[in-house]
Amino acid sequence: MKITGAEVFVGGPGKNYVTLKIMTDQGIHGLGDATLNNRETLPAAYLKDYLIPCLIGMDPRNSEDIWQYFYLGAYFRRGPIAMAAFGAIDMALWDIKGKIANLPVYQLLGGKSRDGALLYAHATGADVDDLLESIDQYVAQGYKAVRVQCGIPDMPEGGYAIPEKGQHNDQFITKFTGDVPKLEIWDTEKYLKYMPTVFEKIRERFGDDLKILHDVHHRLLPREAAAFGKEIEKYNLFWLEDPTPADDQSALKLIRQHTTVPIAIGEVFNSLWDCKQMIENEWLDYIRVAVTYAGGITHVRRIVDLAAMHHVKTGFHGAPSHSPISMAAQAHINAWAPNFGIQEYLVLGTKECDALFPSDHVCKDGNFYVSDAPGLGVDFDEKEVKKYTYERGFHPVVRLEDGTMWNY
Ligand code: CS2
Ligand code: MG
Repeated sequence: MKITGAEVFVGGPGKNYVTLKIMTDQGIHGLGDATLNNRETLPAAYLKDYLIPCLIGMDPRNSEDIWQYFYLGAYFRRGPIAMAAFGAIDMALWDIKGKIANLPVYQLLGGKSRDGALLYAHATGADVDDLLESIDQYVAQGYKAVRVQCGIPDMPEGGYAIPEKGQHNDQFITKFTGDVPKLEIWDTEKYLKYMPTVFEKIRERFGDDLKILHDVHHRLLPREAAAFGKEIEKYNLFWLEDPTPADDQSALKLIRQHTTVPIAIGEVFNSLWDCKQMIENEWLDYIRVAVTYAGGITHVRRIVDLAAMHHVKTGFHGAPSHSPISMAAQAHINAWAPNFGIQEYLVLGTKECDALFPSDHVCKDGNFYVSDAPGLGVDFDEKEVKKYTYERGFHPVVRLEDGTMWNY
């Protein structure tokens, strides 16, 4: 069996999804997702200019060897761009493997360990009333776990990824931001003072059973995060995400010494080597990598196995930048992984997205039910993708009130 060609498509409803299609001489094709949020053209170019020419003529069944060929063959290896490109190829090869075997990918990994995989949704409010309304809406849809982000009074732009007042329903799509990044202002003191009062109100309104997650988005210093974790232990969070900048993992050590709040980290990591130190030291509880920019199923499976040896569960990244293809790849791992924890979920469910990526995967009552279709179980409508053109977007940049640059 041979690979005869591969094509990269960039486009989607409100997102520049980067979709890879690999064709074979037996009429079977595979799909992969290389969407690197707000840098989408880069993995697309890496695929087109460097990887696809090498793929032609390879046997698609040898997914492990192909992965090693690209990884070991790239002298300047790792990093999100390369790993997203390798990840897309790897997903497409597992898709092909499943189609050859006529089995869903989770069967190739070891079968199902559970039926539904627990999801968490994003509830975000310009202020606490907005946030409570947003949580209400997800609870009514059956979600058992919700990430909560709230505007901080007197903080321009309110903190991290905060919508305009009353716009909390519009969270599926991240808006393109134009020619230059938007500026956000951050104030740690105001955040640390206000956020515990938000958790208090959520517990008052929704009781003890709702699983509450919160993303600090790399904004605190280690000592601040340690004190914050200790202070909010009484609200029994499901996790506290990215408390400190990801660059220095040893910062987690101080947090661990002072609080038992569960820590989730890893959405910006893209290799086993990025994760090794913190997993082996048991400085975290949930590993947040994504199949997209952590090298696909082949590589993420290794991270999951290492995590399992150290009591670390999975909590894969699932921001709206992941197309339904990588969400499906993660859903197959989630169905299998003995150390599955939770899955972030924001993609499926819009008419336009379903038209571009038809599938039988089901999200119901806050759980993801993986499809039994062979391979990854997602199709791609090439006519539909022509409706969309690439639009440049940026993540915001953050400054402190005195103008000092800070972490987004
Ligand atoms: C966030 C992301 O989903 C999350 O937990 O941290 O939304 C993140 O800001 C984006 O994925 C960046 O592209
Ligand atoms: Mg995050």
